[in-house]
Parts: sequence; structure tokens; C-alpha cells
Amino acid sequence: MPDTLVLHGNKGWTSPYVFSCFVTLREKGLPFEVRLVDLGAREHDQPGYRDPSVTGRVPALQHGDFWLAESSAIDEYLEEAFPPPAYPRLYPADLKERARVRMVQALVRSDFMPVRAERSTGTIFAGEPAAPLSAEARAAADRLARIAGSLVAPGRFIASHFTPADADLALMLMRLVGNGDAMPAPLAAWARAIFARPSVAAWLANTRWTGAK
Ligand SMILES: N[C@@H](CCC(=O)N[C@@H](CS)C(=O)NCC(=O)O)C(=O)O
Repeated sequence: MPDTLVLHGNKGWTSPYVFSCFVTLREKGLPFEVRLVDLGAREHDQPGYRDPSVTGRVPALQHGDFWLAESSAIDEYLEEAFPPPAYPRLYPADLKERARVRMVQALVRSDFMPVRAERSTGTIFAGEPAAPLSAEARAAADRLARIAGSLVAPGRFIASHFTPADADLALMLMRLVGNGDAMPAPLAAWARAIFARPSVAAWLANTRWTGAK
């Protein structure tokens, strides 16, 4: 009996970090169960979740009796625990391509704070309202567009095949595209194409996503 995989996510299906791991699990073709933690009720502070999950945040992955937190660490663990060729390759074999994938994953987790603050994932996944962007957030969005435009184009991924960084970058762009904020047309089209992947569509089906505006 193989060890089962459980992804602990948040009840509202809004976490960009849980999103990344969910898409990775789907792209790998792995059977897994999602268990929802009610962050509003602070279920993640209960010792039964907080202690084994290490960080007390979502996502956490449970693989048999092994627990792991931090979304990009989970993505990489899944790649190594379920490696190609038996499973689809999600991290490039090439050292430099792989490094750039990790670069983008680190970037979207640590940068573009004004975009993240004014365009929370709740605005695209949970029907939360979005006020017009401040000048600071517009500048961050323009910087995001410049960087993303140097990394991707319609029909192309960050690396030579789909990776978790594509899902992460598409979600960052969709915070804007999904709210009708200005974004260069090729980037909007690229993000829409990533969101049309079955792995992402399976996530969206759990949310109040109504499509990019
Ligand atoms: N660096 C972490 C971030 C995880 C994170 O911040 N999760 C949020 C949900 S989006 C959370 O659990 N928040 C509850 C809290 O911190 O109380 C990752 O990449 O997994």
C-alpha cells in the first residue's frame, strides 16, 4: 500500500501557496486528498495541525507520516519523490533552466508586495472587491509586466516545458488581469493560457473565479 498524499489547504481556496502545490500534484498526475483548514477559526493554531505541519501555516503536505511545509519546498519534494520518467518532469533537467525556475518561484514569493496587498487572491478567487490601484501598486504592476515580459511569451514557458514557476507567475499576473487592470496583451494571453490548463481549472472549480476580465 503506497503512502497516501494529503494537501492541507485553506477553507476559502484562496492561498497562492496552496495553489502552487495543488497544481504541481495535478500536473504530476498524483492521487491526493485535500483537507481544508479553517484559518478564520484559527484551526491552524491547534496543536493537532500546528505541530506536525512545522510552520502552522498552509500549505502542508502529508506523505504517509512525513509532513512538509513551504510551498516551493513541497513542489520540489514532489518532483524528487515522483521523478521522471515515471512521472512528468516539472523541474528542468538543465541546471541553468532549473535555477531560473527557482528564481521565479522565489521572486513571486518575496516581491511585488503592493500588487499582493491591493490585489489579494481573494479578489479573483473569493469575490472580494478591488479598489483602483494606487500609484505605488501600478508601478509594481508595471515592473512585474517588464520582468514577466522578459521571461515568457504566448506559447512559451519560463523553461522549455511547464514548471510550477509558470503557475506561480500566471497567478501573480492574474491578480491584475482578473481584475481588469491594464497588462500587456501578450502577457494577459499567456496567463489565460496557463489558467486554461486542466490542473489550474481543477483548482478554479473550487473557487468563485468567473474568468479573466
Ligand atoms: N512561505 C509560505 C507561506 C505560507 C502562508 O503564508 N500561508 C498563509 C495562507 S496564504 C497562512 O497559512 N496564513 C495563516 C497564518 O499565518 O496565520 C509558503 O510558501 O508556503
